Amino acid sequence: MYRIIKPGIVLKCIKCGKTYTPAPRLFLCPKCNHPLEVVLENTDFDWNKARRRRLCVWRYRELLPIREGIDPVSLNEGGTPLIKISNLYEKRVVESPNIYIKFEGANPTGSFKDRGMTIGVTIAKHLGVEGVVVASTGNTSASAAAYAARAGLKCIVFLPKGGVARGKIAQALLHGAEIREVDGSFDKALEEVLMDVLRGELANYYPLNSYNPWRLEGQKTIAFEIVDELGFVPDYVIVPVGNAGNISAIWKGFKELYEFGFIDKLPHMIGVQSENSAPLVKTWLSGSNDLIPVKEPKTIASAIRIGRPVNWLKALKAIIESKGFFETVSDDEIINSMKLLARYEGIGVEPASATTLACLIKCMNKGIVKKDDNVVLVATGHALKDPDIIIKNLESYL
Ligand code: AN7
Repeated sequence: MYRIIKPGIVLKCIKCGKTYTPAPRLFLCPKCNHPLEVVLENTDFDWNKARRRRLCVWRYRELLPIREGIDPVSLNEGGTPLIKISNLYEKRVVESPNIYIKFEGANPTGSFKDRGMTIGVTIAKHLGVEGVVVASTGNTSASAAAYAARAGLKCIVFLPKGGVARGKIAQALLHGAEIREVDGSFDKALEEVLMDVLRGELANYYPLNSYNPWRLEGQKTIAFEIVDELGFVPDYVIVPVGNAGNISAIWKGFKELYEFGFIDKLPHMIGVQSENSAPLVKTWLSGSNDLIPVKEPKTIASAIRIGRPVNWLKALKAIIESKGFFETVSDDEIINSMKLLARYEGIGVEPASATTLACLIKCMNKGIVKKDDNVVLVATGHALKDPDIIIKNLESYL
């Protein structure tokens, strides 16, 4: 692993704090079974030097765990548009003009997952495995399939039967992944991957779900790009939460910038879930020390139809440390926000991403987010990922 990972990096348990030397398949703490986090002890990152590179994940190479000299498996991911809203403010849908959409749908496979896959698949390729394996609500499978193809690796994806939007399945097929459908929810699919990996049936396949801490290292670049482009730290960052890896990764990105002295304040993180698929909101509101799972999560936002998020503790810590909060939105609010973004701003997102605008409107109505606040909405995936939802809900317009 040391040939691939930079020296000076350790894996640390987010629960008990025990640290470990990086090893390719060490994802959960052997002592307490909680996820591990990558700790970067120092960096020679320099904004001025970085700004001479194109805006993309690898601009921040000195803040990433991959050793210098390792050639990344990349599709030029990241560098997505940060778009300031205009008409939504003019129409008074939102009360602050300082709202920005980080449009992650502009990534190579149409979601933020590409930021993580460039790191994860780079590691897989240099480990010399036969392929990669993921369980997915769709976007992870699309991204893993494309990056595996780029790396010359095989890809197996476990998908909940009937639970994945068509654009995403089409991508996995197109890029040549082997699709294994699982009866049940995403949580069941992830369980099957874990079991197959543990039983050794997929011994030569590298697992790339978001309990893989290296993948999250790529996703933290969302925070770097926000600061890089805005030139300041926003008051709030709103992120849709499924398996809870992304909100944890973005928070880690801000924290690293702060700890290394590149910024002098931190944003409040707001995690949003769909109301009948909201294990983290429930856990947070109850003050429980353990996850309160949702047995049968239901929402039109299939990307975040997840009842037992593996990164629940990381996300809970992100919310507590950032003095933020979790919020729920309804399916109707999601569809409405999807239309608002598309028709007033020209930004087409999938349902999971529309939760962010729905959440912002709710927070403004409650008076939590104020009229001059700077807010970034992380629009995680492209509208074309889920055409059926659009046609079904808007067919009266056809
Ligand atoms: C568009 O693809 O979990 O909280 O398997 O596709 O980091 O899980 C997708 C998640 C938000 C939630 N928005 O991110 C998968 C998968 C979109 C997504 C999320 C997902 P996490």
